[in-house]
Amino acid sequence: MAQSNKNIDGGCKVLLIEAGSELEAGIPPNVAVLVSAIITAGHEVKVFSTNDYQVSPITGDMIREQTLQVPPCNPDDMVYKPKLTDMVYDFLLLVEQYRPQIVGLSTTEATWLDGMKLLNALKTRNLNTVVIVGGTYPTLCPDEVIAEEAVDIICIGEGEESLVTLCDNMVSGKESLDIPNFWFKNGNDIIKNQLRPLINIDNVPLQNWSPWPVPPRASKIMAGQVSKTALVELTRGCPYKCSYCANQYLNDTFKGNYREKTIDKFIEEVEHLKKLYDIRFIYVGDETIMTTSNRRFKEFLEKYAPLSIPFWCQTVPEVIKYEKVRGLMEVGLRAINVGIESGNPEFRKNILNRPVSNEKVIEGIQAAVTAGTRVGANVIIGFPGETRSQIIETIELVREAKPTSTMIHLYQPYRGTPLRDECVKLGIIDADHICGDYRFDALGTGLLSADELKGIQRVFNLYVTLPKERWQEIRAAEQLTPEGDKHFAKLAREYQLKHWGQTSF
Ligand code: B12
Repeated sequence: MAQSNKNIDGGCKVLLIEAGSELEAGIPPNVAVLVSAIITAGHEVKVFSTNDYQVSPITGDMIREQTLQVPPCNPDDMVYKPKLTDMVYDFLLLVEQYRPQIVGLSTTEATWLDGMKLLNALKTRNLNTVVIVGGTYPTLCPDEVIAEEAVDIICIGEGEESLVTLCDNMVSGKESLDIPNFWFKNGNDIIKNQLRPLINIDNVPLQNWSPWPVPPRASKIMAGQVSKTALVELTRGCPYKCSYCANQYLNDTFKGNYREKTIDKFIEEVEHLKKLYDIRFIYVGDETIMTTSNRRFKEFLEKYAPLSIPFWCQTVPEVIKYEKVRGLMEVGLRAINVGIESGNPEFRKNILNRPVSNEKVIEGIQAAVTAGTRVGANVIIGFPGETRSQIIETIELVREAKPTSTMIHLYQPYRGTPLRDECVKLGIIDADHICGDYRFDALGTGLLSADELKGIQRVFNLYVTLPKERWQEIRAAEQLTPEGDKHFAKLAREYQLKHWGQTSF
């Protein structure tokens, strides 16, 4: 039966859509802080997650397994299983039963089209619901998002405070179009409010997971094991300006975007999640754990140690120091991820804006491996103008650096990134192209086709680990043809058995 659209205490009813295309089990911290802000202000919220459905024929986890980036996984081990019902039908049913005053979609570029399916379906129902879209995608391309008929308001940048103001106004009946960070549709006009000052990161509300089923939702594969995991922000933003990432745009738009949380606040959030949800693993949301001041790094070690919760973090290879990795390991570090991206130092410096020598990359990765932790390297293939021989240089660099594992991402020219313009200029994408998931959506480079990139992705780790005498055999396995598939299956079986003692081929 349909309910009233005010809650029993007179608060506003909000339905947030967590868009995700990946059966990504971890709870998104951005939506969890919005939930917290809404509930603390006396309103009510539910979450609909597109993550609960397998929205594409292949998931990121499947492709990682099939391309030898992660061990074969027994589906029975996965605690979090997709729903087999129709996503749009389930969403509309929830809206009709819950009757929210506000429906808010949180989205990145890769999840936008799935989110839009829901909003477009909602539009056909005339349910008198205000629709707002927030997240990185509307922040990076507001004009396109507000132009959608199904969208009434967009949020540019942080939403904790503005969303609560909107809820308060809905309850009091105040029809204000003057909320910082929000653009409102007003007839044929668009009211573009100014940006509010960035939030003091220590005042971000502690994540509230009450709308999600926990477990299974928080049970994520981390460092090779399924653990109840929390992604906790230690910093917001990133100081680097890599040309394939949105951070440069975010840093230019929001002055002072890169902010470090105090260690005390971080610990408070971890303890809060431990107490409420008994979390067993932490994904440290920080791109720069090694570049913070020595004083803050030491404080992290001292204050984190008593928690005894294993954790994962990431950094760039050039800042890795053996002693720092040892220090992190003593307080629970189980694995560290580092971005190599490309093996050609000139390309890295001039095109990717990552000025670091190959020697430094190797030194950093080796320091972490020698310290005894698992080191996952990230590479990206398929940059605009990239040649086959440049990708071979990336393979050569990984062979020398010898990380524990390597993830091979397919370059996506996301909005707001300088490298996207290059892709449009080269005719690789149209100006209005919407990017997908970097784990399985390939574009061409202008010189290599999408299929060639997918072929290289699946054999990348074979090139990294097998002797060069076998490279010809591997080359045959690159071909996405029945013959190439046969070659690949044979090599993949050998690889999986050698590295993980089991095979899915
Ligand atoms: C941690 C992280 C992740 C985590 C967690 C993601 C999450 N949903 O929280 C994981 C690993 C799961 C992840 C996955 C992906 N990520 Co990611 N991720 C990041 C990272 C490093 C930090 C994000 C973060 O936590 N920021 C802090 C939070 C609080 O900010 P926020 O997300 O913007 O949310 C605030 C506002 O946007 C707003 N808001 C958000 N939603 C809503 C909704 C409403 C209604 C309102 C009013 C406001 C609002 O309020 C929030 C609080 O202030 C950023 C890079 C960066 N430094 O920002 C990339 C980044 C966001 N990721 C990116 C990408 C591409 C992805 C993937 C698509 C990768 C892939 N698989 O192909 C997936 C998509 C996942 C998804 N469900 O959308 C891109 C997005 C680019 C783009 N143009 O959209 C970024 C910017 C990195 C980059 N390459 O440039 N990611």
